[in-house]
Amino acid sequence: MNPEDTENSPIANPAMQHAAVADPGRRKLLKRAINTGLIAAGASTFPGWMLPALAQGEIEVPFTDVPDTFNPQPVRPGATHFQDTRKISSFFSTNDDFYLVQHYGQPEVDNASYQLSVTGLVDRPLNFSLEQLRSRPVIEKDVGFECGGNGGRLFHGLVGNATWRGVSLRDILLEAGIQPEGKEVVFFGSDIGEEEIRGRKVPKAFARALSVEDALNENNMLVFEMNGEPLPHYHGKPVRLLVPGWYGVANVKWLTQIHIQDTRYMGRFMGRDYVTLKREMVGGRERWVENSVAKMNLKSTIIRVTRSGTDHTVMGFIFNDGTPIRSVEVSIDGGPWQAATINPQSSQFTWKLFTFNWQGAQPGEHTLVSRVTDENGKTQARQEDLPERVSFWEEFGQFPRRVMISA
Ligand SMILES: Nc1nc2c(c(=O)[nH]1)N[C@H]1C(S)=C(S)[C@@H](COP(=O)(O)O)O[C@H]1N2
Ligand SMILES: [Mo]
Repeated sequence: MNPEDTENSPIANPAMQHAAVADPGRRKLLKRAINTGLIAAGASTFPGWMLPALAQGEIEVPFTDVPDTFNPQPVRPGATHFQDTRKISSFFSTNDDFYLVQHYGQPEVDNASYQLSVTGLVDRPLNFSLEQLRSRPVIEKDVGFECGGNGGRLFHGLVGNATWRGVSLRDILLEAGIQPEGKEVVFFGSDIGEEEIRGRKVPKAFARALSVEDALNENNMLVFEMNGEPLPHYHGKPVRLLVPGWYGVANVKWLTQIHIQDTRYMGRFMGRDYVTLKREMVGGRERWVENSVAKMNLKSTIIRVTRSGTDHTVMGFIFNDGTPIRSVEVSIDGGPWQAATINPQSSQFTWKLFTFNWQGAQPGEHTLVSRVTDENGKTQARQEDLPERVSFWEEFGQFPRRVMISA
């Protein structure tokens, strides 16, 4: 595969793997539907959190912005998997429905012979078997994340939320003793792909790097359990990195080596893919800025609308880097922003599911949109108010949805 050609690759554009939203004519139609202007109406909020599972007599209200070709498939070996966000009905994703992205296939790593090595600019190079890792003090955290390539074309389905168990990365790095010249910590997976770079085909392991400061963050874990089960093969068995608050690409699966070096790590997933290109002001001058996908941007999206009698419930999720959330609001047909309620199960690094009780919904088609504000007062912007951005990486603008309320 040509690594430059990411937008057209089935890996970077999982919709193509399932022939979902693959027809460009449809995609344009969809875009037009999504961009339709908002018209005025009103609604009010409902206090208290409603469980997202369908209650008795509750039915799903159809989205009119989802084309009938959009048809998420169950997990298949080697394939990208995305959730049908209209069906999200529990706070934790099951291990089978938590999304899957991998760029070099899904290597089988044997538990008995597994070794994790810590190498490079350290006082004490280390080696761990799986048993040795498991015998360290275990920590447990609820963490959700999305792929940096998630977006509206997949109705934001490259998402998941789980409970993880593992050990502290910080403790292991402190034990190894990073030398003062160490600048970057590189995490290598055991999956290796052939990359053509400057006309030469070379085998490259999937790898991502963190600055020493980011790597030492005490939230980071090396995990070996997901939702109470040994880490499943497709999610990186037996050990993966977990960097809470960062886009999925940081969470290296099938982790086998941690290397500390004094230069920046360059590689496809730091320097070519998962790189945004945005038009921004830099010290008073307009520049096209490239950034490696890192911490998750503040984002919310509506994923599901249900009806019970004449009552309607709008549900969505929020992701960010862990900064506390002040509010999430919903606007119907361009009307006022009204507060929605965040599921109290949510914690700092999980997704935050929210619900909004939509009263007095009239029959017909409606446009719904959500926006989230964090405790620093930063509010999710409309797509068109964000800096111009080339490629689909980091789609976090407001995402208007269309639904049809039947009479
Ligand atoms: N070794 C390895 N780790 C990897 C990847 C990969 O291709 N190889 N893909 C990354 C990307 S882009 C994402 S979004 C997440 C997805 O994790 P999941 O499949 O468990 O949801 O894994 C990350 N870790
Ligand atoms: Mo990703």
